[in-house]
Amino acid sequence: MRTRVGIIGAGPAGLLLSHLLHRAGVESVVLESRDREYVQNRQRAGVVEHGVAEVLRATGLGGRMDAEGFVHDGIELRFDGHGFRVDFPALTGRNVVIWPQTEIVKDLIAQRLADGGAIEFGAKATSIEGATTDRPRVRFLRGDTEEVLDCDVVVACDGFHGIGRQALPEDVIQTYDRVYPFSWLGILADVPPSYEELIYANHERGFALGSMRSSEVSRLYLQVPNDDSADNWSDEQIWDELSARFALRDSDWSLARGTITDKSITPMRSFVTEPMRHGRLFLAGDAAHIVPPTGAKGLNLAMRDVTLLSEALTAYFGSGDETGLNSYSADALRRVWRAEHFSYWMTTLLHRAGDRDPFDHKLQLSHLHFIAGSTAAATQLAENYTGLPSV
Ligand code: RFL
Ligand code: PHB
Repeated sequence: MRTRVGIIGAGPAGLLLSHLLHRAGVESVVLESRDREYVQNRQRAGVVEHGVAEVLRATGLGGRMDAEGFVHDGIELRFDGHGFRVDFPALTGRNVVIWPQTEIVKDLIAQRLADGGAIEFGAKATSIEGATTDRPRVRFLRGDTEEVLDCDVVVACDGFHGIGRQALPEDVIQTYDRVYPFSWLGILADVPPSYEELIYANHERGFALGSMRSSEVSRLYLQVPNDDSADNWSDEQIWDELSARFALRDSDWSLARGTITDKSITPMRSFVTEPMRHGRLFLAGDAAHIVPPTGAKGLNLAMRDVTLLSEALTAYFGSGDETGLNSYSADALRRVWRAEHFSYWMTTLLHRAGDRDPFDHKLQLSHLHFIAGSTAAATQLAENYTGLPSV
C-alpha cells in the first residue's frame, strides 16, 4: 500500500488529521490496531475547548455537537462547604462545549468513511522505518499477515502506549515525566446530572468532579489512592463518598443517585516528549504528551496538534513549503507546556496530597479563596480552561 501521509492510530488526533488533510486534498491512510466498535466506545474525555469546537464546526463536524452537546459558560469550584462559579464569557468572552470524545470519534469515523477515506481497522503498526529518508514506511500486522504502508510522511497518533514515540532515537529524544500519588475512580450513571455545570470539589477527603455525558447520564470522579481498585467500592460507598465531598453548608442541594453502569480507575500523569518530529516522522496527541485530566486538556491538545500539523502538511504538499513542518514541534510544544502547567496546577490545587499535610490544604484553600475574590485570579483559570487562542 502507498499513500502520502501514513497515520498510525484512529483516536481523535489521527481521525481529525485524516479529515483535515482530506479537505485540503491530501491523501492519507489510517492504521488502527483495534476494531471500530472498540474505538467508538472507549470512555474518555468530555470537554471541548472553544477553539477546538470552532475547528469542528468549520470543517462540517459541528452539527451533532451543536444539537446534542451542552454549551457551558462556567464551572463551579466547591471548597470549604461553599460553591464559587467561574464565569467564562464574562472573564474571557469564550465558553466550552460538553461533548463526549466517544461522539467526536463516531462522527469522525462516519465522515471519513462517507468521504471514501481509508481507515484500516485491525491493522497494528509494528515498526516505522526510514524516518530520515524521503520514503518512510510503516510495517503492520493484519491478523498474522505483515503488510507495508509506504508514505511520504508518517504521523504517529498512536497514543501513550503506541510505537511512534519509540521510533525516535534515544540521542534525539528528551522526555519529562511526573507521576501523581493518586488516581481517579470514574463512574457513568443513569441519572440526570444534579448540576448544570461541572463541579470541581476540593475536600479534606480528596478531590471530586461532577461531569455529564447527556441530560440522562452523569459522569463523576473521585480521587482514590494509586493502589485502589474499582472492585473495592460498592455503588453505595461511591455515592456516599461523592455526596460527602460535594456537600454544601447552608444549602439543601443534594446529589441525585442512579444505577452505575461503568466503573474504572485512571492513573494521573504528566509527560512530554521533545521534539515532536524526527525527519519525516511526526508525533501528535497522547503519543507525544499526557496531562492529568483535571484541566480537561488531553483531547483538546491532541486536536490542536493535528490542526497545526495539517496546515503544515497542506503547505508542504501544495507548494513544497517546509516552513510549517520545520516549526511544528516548537510551536506545538509551546502550547503543550502551557497545558502541562495548567493541568498540573489544577491538579495540585484540588487534590489531597498523599501525606495529607494540613499546611498544603490551607494553601490550597487560600488560593481558592483568592480565585473567588480576585477577577485577575479567576481570569487566569478561565483563560486556560477555555483554551488560550494565542499560545
Ligand atoms: P488515543 O485516543 O489514545 O488514540 C490512539 C489510537 O492509536 C491506536 N494504536 C495503534 N494503532 C495501530 N498500531 C499501533 N501500534 C497502535 N497503538 C495504538 C489506539 O488503539 C488508539 O485508537 O490518542 P489521541 O488520538 O492522541 O487522543 C488523545 C485523547 O484520547 C486523550 O488525550 C484523552 O482522552 C485523555 N483522557 C482524558 N482527557 C480529558 O481531557 N478528560 C478526561 O476525562 C480524560 N479521560 C483520558 C481519560 C485518557 C485515558 N487513557 C488514555 C487511558 C481517560 C483515560 C482512561
Ligand atoms: C469528563 O467529563 O470526563 C471530564 C470533564 C472534565 C475534566 C475531566 C473529565 O476535567
